[in-house]
Amino acid sequence: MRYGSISPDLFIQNRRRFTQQLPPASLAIFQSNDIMPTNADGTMAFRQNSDLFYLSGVDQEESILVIFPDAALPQYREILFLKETSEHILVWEGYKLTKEQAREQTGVRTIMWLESFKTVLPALMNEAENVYLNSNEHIRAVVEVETRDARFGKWLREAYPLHQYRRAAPILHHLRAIKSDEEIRLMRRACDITDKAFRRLLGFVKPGVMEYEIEAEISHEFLRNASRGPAYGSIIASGANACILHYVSNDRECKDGDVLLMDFGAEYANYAADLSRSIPVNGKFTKRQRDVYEAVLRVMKFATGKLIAGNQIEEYHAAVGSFMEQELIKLDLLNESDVRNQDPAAPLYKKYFMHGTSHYLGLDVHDVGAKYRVFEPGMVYTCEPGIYIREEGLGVRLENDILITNSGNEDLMKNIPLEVDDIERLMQANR
Ligand SMILES: [Mn+2]
Repeated sequence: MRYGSISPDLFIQNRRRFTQQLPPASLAIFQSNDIMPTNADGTMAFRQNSDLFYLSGVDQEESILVIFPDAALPQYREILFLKETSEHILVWEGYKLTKEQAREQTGVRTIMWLESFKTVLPALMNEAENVYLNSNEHIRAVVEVETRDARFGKWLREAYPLHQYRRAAPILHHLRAIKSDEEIRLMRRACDITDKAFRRLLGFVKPGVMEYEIEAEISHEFLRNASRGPAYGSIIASGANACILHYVSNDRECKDGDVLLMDFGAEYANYAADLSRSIPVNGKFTKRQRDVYEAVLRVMKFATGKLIAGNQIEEYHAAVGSFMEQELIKLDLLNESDVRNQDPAAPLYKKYFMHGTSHYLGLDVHDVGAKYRVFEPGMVYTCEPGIYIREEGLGVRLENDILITNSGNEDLMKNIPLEVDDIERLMQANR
């Protein structure tokens, strides 16, 4: 593993919290993700299933976690099945967890090789009434390939059609929305690595550089800081490209006079950071660019103030929308009387600010969690307003990651330069 060790207490507590949500005689089975193929014998980099990682800390393919709190045999209450390692496997594939390492890393006492799963399963199913299976129930997921969880679930329901099958996902969404101290520590690290990359860029961006060169600088800084790379495809969008919300081709030249919108974040120990900054390619904003930037910044500060326990996402978005309306009027983008007479179901500000302000952040960039749940301490939300003016070839988005606390919130990216004067000063100092 590239990242330092994580306290097994995190995973022990996560399993304990999961177990508390189960009715009697419940068996839960979690599968790791597949290694996804590309072409010929090529594969994509392995990415662990976030729920399996959350409950075990195992970052290895072909792993199965079983949670069965009421099992008659104590050694069957938690079992981790792992791909067998040996001297031969070590030589050909490299390091895989030994049983001792797995025990230490996960806090699970019973570690078995994957081979044993098919012989142990009948004994578990014999005692179980409810079987909890996992599935990707993210509100915006569009999944065309069959996951290992789905494949296993199909097979199991055919082999054991008379059990009660239940969804693990709502429980995981509920638990994962609230981050523990150890998770926050890992997320801070992801944010700090992202900070380093941004500061590096302030000395690198100038007229004539290609967007992909900037992308390369980001990946370089991430990798040398023990991140496995960007948590999602970096958006490096100069000039009018900034108005394409999911621009990832990153293949244009940054021109003198353009604003460059960048949305990127480091992965660390499977946790994500999610940052957006918009900087002048030549190191100095024009008056208009600065006015738009300051407007977005005011919206961001207003919105951050509302990311506090007790608020709720719909009301929050409505409040941010009204504040944004006023800023767009001041920028002469909207007309006051048009706004007064607008259809409340289709507010005019959406022409210039067409996405949501906040989403959950954690193991996944658009992390799981019930969308309409009232804000609580321990939740981490992004705060990312933007103004996109296609007719001016100008888009500005600013984004920080905010931890809701007992006494308000904490900006996990408070150290990352944000004010216009700081950005300009740091860009000039470095050229
Ligand atoms: Mn985001």
